[in-house]
Amino acid sequence: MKNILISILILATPVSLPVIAHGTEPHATLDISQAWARKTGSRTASAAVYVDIKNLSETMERLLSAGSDRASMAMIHRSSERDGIMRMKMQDSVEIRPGATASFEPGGLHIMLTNLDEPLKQGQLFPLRLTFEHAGQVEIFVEVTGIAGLEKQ
Ligand SMILES: [Cu+2]
Repeated sequence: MKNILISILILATPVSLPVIAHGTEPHATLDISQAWARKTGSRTASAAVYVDIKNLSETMERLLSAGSDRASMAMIHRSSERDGIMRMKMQDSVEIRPGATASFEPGGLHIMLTNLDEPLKQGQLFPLRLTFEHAGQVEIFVEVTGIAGLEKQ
């Protein structure tokens, strides 16, 4: 009886190992959270998307581009104020150092959607594709908020 029990345990061991390995999620090199955009008025054709992107990997990551089915174009912009005037400058890419978080937020980095198909309505969730140098293409969902924006948790 004892011998049978031992051989069952030995047989069971190799089966359980791959299950443990699958639980480690080897592809999670980014933590993307707090993706939001303000609702837009009926005459507004563009919108800014804000998001936090944390690089969980040990190598430099770069956001290269963005795209959405809701807009004909999505560009990476950075706002800055000079001489009391707000300007927006297109960015070729955004570098995210290992362990660092790139915060896209009002007054700074944002993803500019132009030629929206329809106004963004509060409470909607819409998909946005982000393309990274290492992680490749990642699809996220953007929450449409009221005019006040998202209260950070
Ligand atoms: Cu912009």
